[in-house]
Amino acid sequence: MRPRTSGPDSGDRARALAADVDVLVVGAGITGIYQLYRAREAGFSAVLLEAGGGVGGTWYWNRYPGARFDSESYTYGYLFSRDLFDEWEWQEHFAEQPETERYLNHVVDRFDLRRDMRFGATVTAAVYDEASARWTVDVADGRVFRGRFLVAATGVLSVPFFPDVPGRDDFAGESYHTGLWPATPVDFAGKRVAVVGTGSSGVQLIPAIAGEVASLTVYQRTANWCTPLNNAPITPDEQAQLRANFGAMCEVLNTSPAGFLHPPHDRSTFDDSADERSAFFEKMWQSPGFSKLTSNYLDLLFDPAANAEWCAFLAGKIRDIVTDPATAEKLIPNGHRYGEHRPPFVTNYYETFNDRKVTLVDLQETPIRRVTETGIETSDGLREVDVIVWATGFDFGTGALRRMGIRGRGGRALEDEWADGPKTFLGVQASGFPNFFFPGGPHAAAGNNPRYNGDQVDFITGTLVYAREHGYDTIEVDPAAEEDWTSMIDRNAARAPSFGASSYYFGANVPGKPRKYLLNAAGRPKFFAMIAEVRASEYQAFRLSSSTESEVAPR
Ligand code: NA7
Repeated sequence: MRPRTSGPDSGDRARALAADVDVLVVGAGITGIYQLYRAREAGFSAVLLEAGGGVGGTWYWNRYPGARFDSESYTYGYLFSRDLFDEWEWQEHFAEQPETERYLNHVVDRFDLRRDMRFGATVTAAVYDEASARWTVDVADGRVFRGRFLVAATGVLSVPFFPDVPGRDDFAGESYHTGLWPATPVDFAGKRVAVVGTGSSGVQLIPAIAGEVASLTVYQRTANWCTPLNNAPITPDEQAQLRANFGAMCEVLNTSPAGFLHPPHDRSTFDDSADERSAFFEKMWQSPGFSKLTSNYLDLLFDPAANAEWCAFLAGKIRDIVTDPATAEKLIPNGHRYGEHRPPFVTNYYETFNDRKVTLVDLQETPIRRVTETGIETSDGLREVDVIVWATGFDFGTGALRRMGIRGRGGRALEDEWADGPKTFLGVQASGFPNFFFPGGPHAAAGNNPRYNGDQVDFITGTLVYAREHGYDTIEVDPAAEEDWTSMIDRNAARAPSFGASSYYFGANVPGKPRKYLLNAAGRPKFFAMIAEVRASEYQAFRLSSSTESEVAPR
């Protein structure tokens, strides 16, 4: 047995500096991988820290059965390399999690990024040192990393949320969260399974496991407006077309407000007769993924009467599919319009409730009282199960950043600065936290995530290059610019009636969280306009300075 060491010596050894680089990236999701690539390409030394055992971020942790894209695969993947695009053949229009994880591993190996990645590295503290203008980052296992710049690509949907249900830990069977799914497959065969939550994750999982289980009980608190994903394999002809049209596709994606291919419609709901409307809604129902939102009638999200027409059409579809009328009525949302909550896209979801093994428990009628050793007790009694799956979502937007122990200028804590909601500039920086960036965090746009998160990574990398070229090593957003951007976010959120204050977009799913809009309703156009302004003004929105004052005076 090795002797235990003690005293300052052992502490120093445990805290030995593992790396000191220009750019420390946290998170090996799609944004962090891209940031590592861009930083290295721009000539910075870089290391990426990842809590998980592999790359993928969302596509590493959310490996539950049925997990898949609802943005088209080829629009979600990277576009920075034509060769990469040409050589990777996505199998389906909406890829399942294993394919996406394979793709991201391929990217990492193809661009030799893995050598700068450190896995099992959970960040517990990140402290800015004003004298040296550098960040020191502590990892749970004792490793310490230092970097001039810290880029937290930690994601908006990366901290799983478990509801505070009495007795949750008393359950003696198997229990899982969709966002923390184990690497080894879960065997559902012949088991009595409960799924709590019917957001995008729950409604993907439910039809995927229904065939295997002995019984499936779905605990639904809020019904969602689900529409078909309309997925299909990509045919050889389509593969060829995708390659032939790469340039045109990039043009559409790079200019689309939400980063999707689907073109906007040119009509409003009541421009059409009732018959025309129903034919158009049927076309929407048959259309792929998010086109139901982005290519639907122009006024759908803004005119309650227009929205009600679409909802009535969807309610009719649910009644047509679900054979038990009482179950159908429970599956029809009754408290929110289409688009107020993030719309899920499904494959055979409503059909699953025609299987006699599947039971829907409406928690609005019979709320959960507690979890026991053997199952879930609602106000109408205890149902015993072998497995509980918590498909109960995430601490969206700020969850990861507020838990990383980030300490900026003068030791200020990010979680305190954001106690009433995040304050950012462009969704990439916060004042008081020099040289710290968070692409893909709060106040980014909404839509097809990799597109707008990639815009942010490009902007951040360009800013680092500008600073280097001008002899600055400290970059900190001006509080006034931060204030302007944050008030713009709040103003636009208040104006957009379609964004429901009861959704996780506003932090409403986590008790006690400030009700602040966590995305950017003005979308990519506003972001593009602002970064053009920032560049034209030679980065006036930032305070650029050098830690070695003799070299370059602060501006
Ligand atoms: P979501 O969309 O936040 O869904 C979480 C679900 O869990 C939702 O149905 C919630 O009902 C339900 N929930 C949360 N707390 C409870 C309690 N206490 N009791 C019962 N049910 C509860 O998370 P997902 O993982 O499905 O999707 C997240 C994102 O991942 C998604 O938007 C995509 O971008 C991919 P509620 O609606 O709050 O009544």
